[in-house]
Amino acid sequence: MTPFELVFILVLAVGGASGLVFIGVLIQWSLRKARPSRPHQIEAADEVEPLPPPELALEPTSELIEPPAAVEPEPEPEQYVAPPPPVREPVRIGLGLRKTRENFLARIRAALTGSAKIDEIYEGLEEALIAADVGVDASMKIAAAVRAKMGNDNRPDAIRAALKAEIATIMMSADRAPADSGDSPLVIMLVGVNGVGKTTTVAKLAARLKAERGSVIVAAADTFRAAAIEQLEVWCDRAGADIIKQSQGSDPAAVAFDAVKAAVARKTSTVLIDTAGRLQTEVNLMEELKKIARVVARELPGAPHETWLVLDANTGQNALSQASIFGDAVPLTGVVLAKLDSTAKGGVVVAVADRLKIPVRFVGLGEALEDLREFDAREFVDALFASDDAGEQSASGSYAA
Ligand SMILES: Nc1nc2c(ncn2[C@@H]2O[C@H](COP(=O)(O)OP(=O)(O)OP(=O)(O)O)[C@@H](O)[C@H]2O)c(=O)[nH]1
Ligand SMILES: [Mg+2]
Repeated sequence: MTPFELVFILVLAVGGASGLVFIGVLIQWSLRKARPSRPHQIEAADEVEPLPPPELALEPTSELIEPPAAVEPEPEPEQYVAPPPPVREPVRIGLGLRKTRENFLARIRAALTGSAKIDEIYEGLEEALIAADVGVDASMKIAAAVRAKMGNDNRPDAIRAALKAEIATIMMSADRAPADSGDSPLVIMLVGVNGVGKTTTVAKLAARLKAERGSVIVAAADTFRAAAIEQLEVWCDRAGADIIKQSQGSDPAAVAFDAVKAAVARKTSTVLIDTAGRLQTEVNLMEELKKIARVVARELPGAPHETWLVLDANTGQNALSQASIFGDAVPLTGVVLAKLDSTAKGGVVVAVADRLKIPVRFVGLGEALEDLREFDAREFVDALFASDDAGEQSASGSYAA
């Protein structure tokens, strides 16, 4: 083979090889072109990644929002309906007036049977009434009225019946129809010295009035302590009521104002205003309460429709001085007697009715949400005398044991 031929063969081989390489490249290129979408999507996905996120971010968010929106409102209506409404029926058998009644009736019995002498009988009655915290004035008045009615009749049963009737008359005399707010929200403000049970009563009322009248807004107008607002939030949660609050130290009147405004806008049935309860001797508290009432009335004329003084039934006669101090600041339209379950001094209710001529609206019979009972003067008197009255059915399931 000549050198010329060798060169020719080499050129052919190189040309063939590069032709093969070229064909290979061509095949690869055409294969890539044949499935363009995947590489493109991958690249596009990488490049467009900043774009999808807004879309993706929107979708999951709306999903995240929607389910709660779809889920939350649903349980809520259930919460409106499902829990058994706070009851009018017996709160708790065995509580209520048991302690007061045992104390009171034992003394009445001793007075009526201890002596046949009229003077001694009525002295004993007075003492029994005073011991039950009916108050000296009211006790003397009641004993004198019974004595005037009975004259020389010293039969224990007759005197006892006359005593019961006299107490019932006093209790009824303070009775008054509750306020009617018409189409507007009924605004109830609760006042009282610290620790008497205002916040607990607001919660109990919220649960009860929600079941009876519909939606409730609670105004956390005790801005004195942060803990008070938190306490109320927990209660409102349990009671299924809305709460309007501001931070600690804010103006209580502004909170009450906001609550009433919201209630008018939302057509809420009831507004309950929880207030601070520092000592009643603090002038500022009284000024604060006046301001709340004033500001609320500006937003809704006629409000607060009810202002209830919460009294601790253990307080005894001090309740009367609390009532007169609070009554000087804001017109009181009712009393809630809390903690009646834990006292033998439930007779203070009689003193309140006699002296203040304002009705007892509710009594607190324990610390739970349902431990609130609408006060019924007749039922109360029946319960007070219950253990001696075999036929007093009405007392058995309520205030009585
Ligand atoms: N046994 C009993 N305890 C009650 C009743 N009502 C309230 N209490 C208790 O009394 C204590 C004080 O109740 P609160 O509702 O915080 O009283 P408050 O008037 O709001 O107190 P301040 O906000 O500090 O003025 C709590 O321990 C309640 O559980 C009741 O009817 N019976
Ligand atoms: Mg409170």
